[in-house]
Amino acid sequence: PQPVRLSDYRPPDWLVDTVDLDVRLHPTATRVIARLGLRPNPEGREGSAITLDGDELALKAVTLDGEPLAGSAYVATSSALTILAPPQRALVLEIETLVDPSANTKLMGLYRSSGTYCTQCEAEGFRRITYFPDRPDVLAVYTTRIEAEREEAPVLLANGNLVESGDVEGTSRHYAVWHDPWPKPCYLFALVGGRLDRVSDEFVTATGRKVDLGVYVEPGKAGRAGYAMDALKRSMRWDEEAFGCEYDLDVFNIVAVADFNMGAMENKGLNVFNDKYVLASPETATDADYANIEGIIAHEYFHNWTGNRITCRDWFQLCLKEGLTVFRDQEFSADQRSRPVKRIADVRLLKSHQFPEDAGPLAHPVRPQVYREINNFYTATVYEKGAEVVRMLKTLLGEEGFRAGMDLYFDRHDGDAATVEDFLACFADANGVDLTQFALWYAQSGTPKLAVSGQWDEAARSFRLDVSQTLAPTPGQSDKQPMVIPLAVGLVGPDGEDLPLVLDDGTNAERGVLLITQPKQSFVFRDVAERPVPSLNRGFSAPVKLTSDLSTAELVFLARHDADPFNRFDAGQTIALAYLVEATTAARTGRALSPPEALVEALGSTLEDSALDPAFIAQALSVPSEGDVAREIGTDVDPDAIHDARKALRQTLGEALAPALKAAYARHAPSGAYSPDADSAGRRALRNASLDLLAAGGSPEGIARAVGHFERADNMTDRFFALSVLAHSAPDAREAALAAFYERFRDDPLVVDKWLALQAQIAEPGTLARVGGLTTHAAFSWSNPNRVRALVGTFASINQTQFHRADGAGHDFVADAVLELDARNPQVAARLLAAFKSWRVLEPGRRASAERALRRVADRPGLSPDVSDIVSRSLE
Ligand code: DPP
Ligand code: ZN
Repeated sequence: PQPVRLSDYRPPDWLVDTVDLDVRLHPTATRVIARLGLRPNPEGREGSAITLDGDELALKAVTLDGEPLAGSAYVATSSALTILAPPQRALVLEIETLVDPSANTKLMGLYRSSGTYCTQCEAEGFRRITYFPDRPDVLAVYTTRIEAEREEAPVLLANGNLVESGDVEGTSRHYAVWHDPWPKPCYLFALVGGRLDRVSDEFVTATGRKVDLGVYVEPGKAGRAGYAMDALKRSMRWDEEAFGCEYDLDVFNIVAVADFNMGAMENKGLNVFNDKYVLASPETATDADYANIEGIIAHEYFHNWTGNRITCRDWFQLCLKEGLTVFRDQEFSADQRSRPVKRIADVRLLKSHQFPEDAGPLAHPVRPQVYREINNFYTATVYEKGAEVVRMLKTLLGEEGFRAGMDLYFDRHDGDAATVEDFLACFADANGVDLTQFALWYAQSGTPKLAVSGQWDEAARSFRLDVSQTLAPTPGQSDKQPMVIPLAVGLVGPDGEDLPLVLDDGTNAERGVLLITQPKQSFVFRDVAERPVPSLNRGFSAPVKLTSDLSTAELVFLARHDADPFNRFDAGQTIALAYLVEATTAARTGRALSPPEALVEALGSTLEDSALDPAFIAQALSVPSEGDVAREIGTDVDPDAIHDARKALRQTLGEALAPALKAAYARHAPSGAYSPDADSAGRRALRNASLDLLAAGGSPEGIARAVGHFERADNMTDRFFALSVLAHSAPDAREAALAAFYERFRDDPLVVDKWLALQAQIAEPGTLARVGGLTTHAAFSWSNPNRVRALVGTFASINQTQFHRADGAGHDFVADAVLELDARNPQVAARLLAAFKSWRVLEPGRRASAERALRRVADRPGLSPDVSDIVSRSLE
């Protein structure tokens, strides 16, 4: 496909005011009659044809204002329907098409999941239901009539409010008519038909309107939908309180389906979810699952305002709704749980997923300038870095300034298809500031590097910070401009208390934030009587890679005393990362290594600090991942050496901290029935982190503890955690535990996914054969995205030593899986292929094998645009 460029944007030539759909569901021949109320766009080109997008549609009939169109009056191809020389006035076009939902393995458009009819239209799936101007700046009011066999689909849902339903007389069929009064782009269209159970509740909005809430699940699973419903109600209340956003229809429905490409979809009034992010019970879901459900339910609900009421002008503006909505869901979860622990988790995710993207061949700006396949831009950069950019706005403008900008955005752009410029203008106007340079965060890709050094002048009683920023070239961007970086800092005195931040001109650093705008800057603080330790980028105020001249002793000091919990955590991680880099070199060269005394000291005091939240301590105990270490090393990476270094470090920590870990394990024993709340989850996290480190060396005592933990567990969090410990650290106990787990949960696909994912992570040469074998297991299916992601996706993205096997067999396996999947589901295939994104940092042998595998994919004729785009960018 031809590249699409932001600079080529033109308004649509024709607008659609109304869409009346009549959808007669049938497993292989669903008939769709679309009546479109069209009119020429005064801002479009005069006299133009009507061009509608289509994909895999069988066209049956076209009428214009009720008259059948002559064959010479239109051209229908596989990708478009063009009405030639239409009258240049308002008109009604009626199009009849046939689609085959059962043959739809791409899971875009109308498809079936376990017999349920459902739709997915973002980004460009509506064109697989009917011919339409499939672009987000065409907003219409939809009325949807759905008809189906009563037996097959007793539940019929679409966007908006239900206006009519009944039987089709003299037949076994019935129908429902839904009307959505809010104009929306077609990517937010949805319908569902199936045999589903419903959990019902209601919500009364701030102004007293009653909303019927429904969560629909596969029959028999209603008992697992309660947490999702509870999260929905909390989200609705929070959005009123935090942003003044009230719900705007009489009905809000969520449907959980088993086959879904994404996590969930924010269709107006009818969210469709991957069931993984709806279904939860203590026996089947972990604490992490509960937290994900809460966050994703909130995310999709929050789209009602940031995405739906205000949508995107074009797909280049995807971050306008996604980055902003991720920021909003992060804030919601922070308010519902522990704010520091949530921040730590979010930054860990950013660093593990977005930083490598930004450092490799798939790097792109938060707002891309060009794409060949938009589905490949639902990325960590658009989502997670996009959220960081919004967070920086808040840091720069303060709580009130940020809220004023958001209020203006809702006010000014309600009903619009907006742009990033529109969004930024609201913050600039509401605060009287210039955000021109800040806007570079949307345009320049790559992670800025910030180097900071400090100098205390005892005689002058002052402290100087020298800061320099650089941004390396990224694909398509060789020259970079300096960024605006809000750097939150503190100066920690010898007693652990923060010193006042008075700059040499007598002003205070506002809210502790230094504004970095130039390649090099210095800041001098006065009245600094004792040598302080600077705490830099507090709360991870900017998504940058920071290096400093802090000594290990100073980092240990921060790990003990920093008033900023994020930096307290980060100081420990920095010590661990530096040690792991050194240990990796030692492992490759056979050099001796001194023990990790500083880290033991820092973690020891964290473990013993009873004022700390257990969830925080658990995060501190979790050393950087193999991927983190690979990224830090950055070149000539040997995954085996990293694995060995990390394994040895974990064993050492387990031994050195054993008394404190055993005490933590005992102290956090469960005190009652399982509850998913943050405090209880935090206690379990610390107990399990202790169990893990104590077993890391494979000692009989550590393994016995894990076996007991596994056998006595009364909830999935503990059971699965103990199973992971056994799988990684106890080869002898592993198989029996895996078999017992499978027997117990074999009928529950979401739990079986955990079992598949765990086996895919084992860092041993036998894993590739195991994973290959599991692809033929009865529990596995290439057509279900969750199964594929659990087994093959986890192998490629987490298992660094086996995916990057020295003999290249791991690369070959994943390349074959991509090719196998591509014919069936290009989106899932492309996502899997993106696991190669850091291939260039590998040592020469592995780099060559990754390149061979990528070239083999590239050479396959007939690749989807999705896979073709990823593979060509990866090799560029
Ligand atoms: N459903 C995806 C999300 O909410 C895309 N909109 O992020
Ligand atoms: Zn979203």
